[in-house]
Amino acid sequence: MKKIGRFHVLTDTLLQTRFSHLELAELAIAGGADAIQFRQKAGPSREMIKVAGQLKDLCQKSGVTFIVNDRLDWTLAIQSEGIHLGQEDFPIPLARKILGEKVLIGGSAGTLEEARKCLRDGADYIGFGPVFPTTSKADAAPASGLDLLERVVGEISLPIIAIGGLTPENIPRVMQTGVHGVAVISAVCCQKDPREAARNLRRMLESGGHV
Ligand code: TZP
Ligand code: MG
Repeated sequence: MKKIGRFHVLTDTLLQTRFSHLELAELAIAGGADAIQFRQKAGPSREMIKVAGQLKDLCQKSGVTFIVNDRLDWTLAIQSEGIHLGQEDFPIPLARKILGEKVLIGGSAGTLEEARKCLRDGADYIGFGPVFPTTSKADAAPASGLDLLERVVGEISLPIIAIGGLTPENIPRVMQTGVHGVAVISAVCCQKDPREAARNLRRMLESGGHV
């Protein structure tokens, strides 16, 4: 069964350098993350495949979904259960052909048209955003805002994971749009205590945003 998760944490070692990917994943999971995405844009493949394998083992042991961002080769190498593909990444239909039906494939969308395309292409879920302005992604598109997010949730029959500029302050409003879940980088990775930050966000999700 493909388990998408409702609280995705994207581990990041560029915005902060205190913790490794593995340490961040451990802290996020301890705080209640139910999906970890390994988003690493640079570095030697040999080393990164090793890290991806360690993350996969941790997630498997913890009953948490593991998703590799972008890299189909790393996904294949470690037999990851999931991959997340952006608009410019490996095409989803081709990834599906190579990886098969059992692998969870997420697609990025920032507009209704992109979300429709993800659906047509056979994605299992959509990461929609940035919903709010973010400085965590170099080439981030303009923020979609909550109204467009709500339209996408209403029209697209796939689980929608909101991403981009999410904070404890705005997550309650994001949850009210009917999204399946949320994905964050800085709201966990860049906080003084990532475990406590994750725990706080998890509580919010559990209560539908009312804490
Ligand atoms: N995709 C759309 S926005 C974004 C990604 C990877 C960055 C999210 O980071 P943050 O710190 O949660 O805004
Ligand atoms: Mg990408």
